[in-house]
Amino acid sequence: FKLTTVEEFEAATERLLETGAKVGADAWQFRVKNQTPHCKFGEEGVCCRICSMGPCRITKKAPRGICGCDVHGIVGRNYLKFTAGGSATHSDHGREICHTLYESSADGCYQVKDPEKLIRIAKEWGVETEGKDIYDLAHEVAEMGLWEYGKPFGTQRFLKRAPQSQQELWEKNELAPRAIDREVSCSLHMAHMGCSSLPEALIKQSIRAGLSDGWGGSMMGTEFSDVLFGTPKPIDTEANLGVMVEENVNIVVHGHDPSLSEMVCEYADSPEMIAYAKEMGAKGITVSGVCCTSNEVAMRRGIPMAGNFLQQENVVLTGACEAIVVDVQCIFPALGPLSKCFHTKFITTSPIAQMPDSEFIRFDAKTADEKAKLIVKTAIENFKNRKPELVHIPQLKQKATVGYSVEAIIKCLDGVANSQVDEMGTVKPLLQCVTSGVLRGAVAMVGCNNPRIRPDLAHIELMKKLIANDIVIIASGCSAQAAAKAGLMDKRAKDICGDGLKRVCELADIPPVLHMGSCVDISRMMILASELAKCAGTHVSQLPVVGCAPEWMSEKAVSIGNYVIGTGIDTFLGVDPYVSGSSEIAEILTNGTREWVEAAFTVEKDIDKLGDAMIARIEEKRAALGI
Ligand code: NFS
Ligand code: SF4
Repeated sequence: FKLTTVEEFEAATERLLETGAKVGADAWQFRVKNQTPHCKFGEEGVCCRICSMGPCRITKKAPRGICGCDVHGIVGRNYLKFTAGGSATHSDHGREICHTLYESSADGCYQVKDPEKLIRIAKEWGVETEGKDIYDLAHEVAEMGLWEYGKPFGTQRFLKRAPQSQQELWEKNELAPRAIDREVSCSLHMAHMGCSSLPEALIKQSIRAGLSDGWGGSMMGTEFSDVLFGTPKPIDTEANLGVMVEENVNIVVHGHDPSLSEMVCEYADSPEMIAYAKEMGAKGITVSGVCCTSNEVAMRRGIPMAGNFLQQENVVLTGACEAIVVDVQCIFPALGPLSKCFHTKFITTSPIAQMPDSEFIRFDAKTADEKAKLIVKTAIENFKNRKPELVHIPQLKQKATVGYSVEAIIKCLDGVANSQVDEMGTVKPLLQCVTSGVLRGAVAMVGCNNPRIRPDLAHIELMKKLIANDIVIIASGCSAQAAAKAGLMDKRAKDICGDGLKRVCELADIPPVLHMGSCVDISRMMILASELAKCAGTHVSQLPVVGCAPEWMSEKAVSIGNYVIGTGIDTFLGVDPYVSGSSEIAEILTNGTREWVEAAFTVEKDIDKLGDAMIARIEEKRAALGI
């Protein structure tokens, strides 16, 4: 067993770019060159264009905008708007899932696959469940979920899942998120011309908007996806471009909302469609995924992961992709023109993400079955249009075991429990591993790729370093896919861990890097951390647990960062969130927020130092607890 290196990923990409050159295809690698150097004002966050007296750029010579706003107000407002964009996006995804749940029925397109979880949530929300039809209950809970977006009074229902101490901090500092849409609107209101320019106020609202995502929209997205499609449990799959099969019709699902990808997978697997593919000259159908939708279907169905964010163009460059089917978020508009260079059909499905040069097949909960069928058929019928001379699938892939929801982690960790002292079926055995020092702590590795960082390198190198130091990794999003491509989610990766983590991997039969899902599933990590803190009788901030997004790029990632520190977990970033232009904003984000939520950001572009800083923080927390 050998890990795949980033050099091997890059060699595969080089070979694909040669194909691209033959057909005149563009690629991000070239566009980055055209965009470099980036605008300094933008990078530092000091450009304001929220009113038409501007744009105003802050320099030594011009320390204030025309309205008189200083650099701290401008940087802070930009940061808040960035966060609001992310919170809106994750939360709107959650809202779509609520609507899908609302549409579920015994004989419709979507069913309830995990009724137990639905009943659990219903009880948590104070809904009478006795003797109720499961679909009546689903509709009632879905509607309550939808009210979380616009209710006039009160705060998010799921906040009660956090430890008491964190809830008190939120209350005391006015950080407890109210209706989700209200937090997004309020953020935009505060960042309007002539509203807030006080750094503390802007960052506090950023945290509140972030929390409305993590403990509101994202958490509903995760929980109701589990209700509809099943709560993930450990399952074997594979990752990297080598999962595409040359003889088969290749359908790639890309985006975020499992309502689409689940249906596509369902139909692609039907005897009718497989027979049709054979009729059209293929051996069968392979569905693989890119970005978070890939994580969703990998976690629940073992559908292989073709790649992560900066690999999305590579999928088309194989010349073997019949259709790339997308819903929302993280989709390169480049896929349109790129697909035109090949036979690939670029199929958009959501009114939220409409793009030129795509075929739009509008997808919705009511007609999901016929639309999914149409999509699969379109791909099959496109198989004959392949240009064989352009087909090249890099033979790189690794095995991965994925599907570690909180429920699954608890179950696996029963394997290490000492039945005399530990309560099985709780986080106690996991906590025991940490307090005894067998595990030094945990790092939540999340987020994207970003051409500013050599793709995947930071994720992979950091994970290798951490697991060698007996720190278990929970991963999600494109970070998780980097791990899977490298082989770090293969159970055999235990051999490159420290002795303690290796022992835990053996006893619990888990890989050292646990795939917890997509980016909305970072809400799972918040629940896990909360459960650990409750079990330990500590604040979340006292646990030897940190978050890390070394290659992040999206607004969503900043929203996540805000709710992770907002939950009391120190967060380490490898890319600066456009705040270096303001000493005050930078100081609040890296230190000042501790006063409100007991956690803050660290930004460090040197990956090795970033890893050392995380290990040092984990050891500090251990020392403070006396463990
Ligand atoms: Ni997260 Fe998922 Fe990937 Fe980044 Fe995009 S796919 S929601 S934002 S790029 S990890
Ligand atoms: Fe300039 Fe103020 Fe308008 Fe921003 S709000 S563009 S700083 S005048």
